[in-house]
This record gives sequence, structure tokens and C-alpha cells, in this order.
Amino acid sequence: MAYALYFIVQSALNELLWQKIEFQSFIMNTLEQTWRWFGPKDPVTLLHVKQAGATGVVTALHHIPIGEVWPRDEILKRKNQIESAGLTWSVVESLPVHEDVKTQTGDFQKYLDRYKQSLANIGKCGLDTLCYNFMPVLDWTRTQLNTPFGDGSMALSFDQKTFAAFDLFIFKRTNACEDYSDNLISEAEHKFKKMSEPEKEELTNTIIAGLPGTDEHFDFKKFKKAIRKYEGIDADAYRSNIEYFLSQIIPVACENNIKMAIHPDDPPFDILGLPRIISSSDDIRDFLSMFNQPHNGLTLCTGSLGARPGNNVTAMIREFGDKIHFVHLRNVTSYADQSFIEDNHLEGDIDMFEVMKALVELAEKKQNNRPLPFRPDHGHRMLDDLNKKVNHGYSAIGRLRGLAELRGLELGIRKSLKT
Ligand code: CS2
Ligand code: MN
Repeated sequence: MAYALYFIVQSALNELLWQKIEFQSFIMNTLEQTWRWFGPKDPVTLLHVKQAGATGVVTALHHIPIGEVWPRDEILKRKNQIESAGLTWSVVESLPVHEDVKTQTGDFQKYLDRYKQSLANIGKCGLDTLCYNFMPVLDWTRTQLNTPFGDGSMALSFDQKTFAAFDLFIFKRTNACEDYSDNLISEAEHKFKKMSEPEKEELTNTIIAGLPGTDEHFDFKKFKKAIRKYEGIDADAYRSNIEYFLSQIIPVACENNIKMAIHPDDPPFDILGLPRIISSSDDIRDFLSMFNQPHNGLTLCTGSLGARPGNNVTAMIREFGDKIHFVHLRNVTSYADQSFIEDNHLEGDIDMFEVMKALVELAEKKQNNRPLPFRPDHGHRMLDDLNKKVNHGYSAIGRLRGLAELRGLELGIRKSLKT
């Protein structure tokens, strides 16, 4: 009798255990819906994030200046705040790299040590995925932050003529004319001559203020100085700078169980004569092979990479899958002259169905102890967003639409693969 009872209890426990394992493996081999949150000052709150249906938060300690150490108590404070809202801090985006480190000038060793210290602190607080970039001077660059999209919503866009007008006639970069065709130079000149003073000022602010990962912003003088630091650093020299950065950082990431996920260049082509080294499949292949191990990985940003002709993001997912630790989903429509506009998430040059299918397959293959996080990267300003001040690209409703569409696409693909 006692044995029978023991047997029944034991089988019930086993059953529960198996269900748990199955449930966990289902959870692990899937995608996690996340949302970028700019911290307590973000007009889009954690409650909004919950209502959008995301479970993971992507954020950083935006109030800590670039180059300072992220203290453990500050990280834990932010983590607790996110967890009290019933969410998890899924990805750190970004821990920005100081310009001295990128250019290997000034106090770069001090800043590298601080970066390592921040990494160790982040790992000790239980965070395991970190998105960063190695773009010179600027994070993403656009020429317009409010381009009418045709349905009343507003999109971010990059117009090559306008950018050339800035580079040649406002910024007046030495030898800039070598980087543009004669035709483009004359179009840019025409454009510049028609611009009013406030328009020139707005363009300048748009281009040099593109630093979404920090509270710090450039003024014109600081911007000039920052660009000048790259004189003499070509793509090869820059590659050896990043290799040195990795040689210092990756062992610390390993030790602290952090998956480093570099964000590609945005836009993925040369601007302002600066070196660009994470723009294409070849670049990514080179970069990953510098330290071929799991902690040296990639943030696959479909919108950034998708703005370069010849980049096939679905093929990239298949090739670099085991190194993709985080995904940004966004679409673009590009034009022959390298101009582009951010499109609706399911419309534009990128076949989001193929991308999502490749991601669902990738997530199922991953031997991870957690789901693969993705987030809608940018959204249009639309509906009530238009009456609010939001971080550029990070509207509530535009991203809510994007996430809802992507979630539906994922569910449809998942179900159809199972039947
Ligand atoms: C983001 C980037 O807003 C965006 O486009 O994808 O700013 C990204 O956060 C950084 O490049 C990562 O370091
Ligand atoms: Mn991105």
C-alpha cells in the first residue's frame, strides 16, 4: 500500500517535472518580445510597455555619462524598478564606447578599464546580453526626423542630397567633394541655396544630435573636434582598434557571462569620411572571426543593414545565427542614391516574412538558456504620438503597431510550421 502510494506520488512528480522541462524548452527555443525604454524620463512608461505586450525591457543607465563606471547599486535599482512592473531587464542597450577608446587616443586605457568594470558589474547583477556599437562619433544618422509618410504619420529618413549639402556647405569638411559625384555636388548646392537659416540649423541639429543612447549631445564645435580625431584612421586601422577593444573586453564578458552584441553601422555606408567596419556580410564575418567565440556576437538590425544594396538580412541570419544574440526589426525603402525612409515594419525592401521565418527557425535551434530577444526598432509617430514629445523613433503607438504586426507574423509562421 505504502509502496503504491509512493509510486503514484513519484509518477505525478515525474509528470510535473517533464511538463516543466517541456514548458521551459518551449520558452527557451522561442523569441522574446522586448521594448526599448529610456528610463524614468521616457514618456512611454513601463506600464505602457506591458500594455504593448512586451515582456522584456531593453534599457541602459542613460543618466551616467559615457566613460563613467556603472555602479552595481544603480544597476540593481533599475533592475528592481523593471521587475516591480512585472517585466524583466532583458538586454542592456547600450553601454557606449568612449571616443578615446575607438580612436585609441588620450585616456583610452582608463576608459577601457572602466568599460570592463561596468561589464563586470552588469554581469554580477544577473544581466547577460549587451548591445553596443563601434560607430565613429555618431550613433544613427538621419537628415529628417519628421518626414510625412503619406498616411499622416511621420518617419525618420536619410536623404543623400541633403546630407551632402550639410557635409559640403555647412560642415565644410576638407576634401568632402572627393566623396560625391559631380552631379550630386551640384544637386546638393542647389538644395543648400534654397535652405533658410532655420532650416540649416535644424539639419545640423538633426545630424549631430543622433545619440539616442545617452543624455549627452554635441554642439557644432565639439562635433568638428570629434570628427577631426579620425584623421588618419582608415577602415583597416579602425579594424585593428576594434580588435584591441575585443581582446580586452571579451575575456571579461566571458568571465561574467555576458553576450556582447555589436550593432551594425547605421547607415551602413561611408559618411563624413569616417571609417565604417560593420556594414556588410564581409564586415561581420571579419569582425566575428577576430574573436571566434560565443560571447563575441551581433545585434542583427534589419533596418540598418537593409539600407545597403546587396545586404541580404535573411542570409545573414542563416550564416551568423549562432552569434546573433539580439534582434532589431525594422523596415526601410531605399532609393538608388542611398537615400532611404523608414517604412512600416512589414512593408519596404526587407521581406519580413522571410526574416521572421529564419528567426523562428534559429530560435528553435538555439541551445540557449533563454529566448532570443527581439524588439521593434523605431516606429512612426502616429495618432496620439503626434501630439506628444517622444524620443525620435521611439513613439508608443508606432512601435505598438510594429510589435503587434511582428507578433502576429511570428505566431502565423510558428503555427504553420507545426501543421
Ligand atoms: C538603435 C541604435 O535607435 C537605434 O537605431 O538601434 O541607436 C542602437 O541602440 C545603438 O547603435 C546600439 O549601440
Ligand atoms: Mn537598430
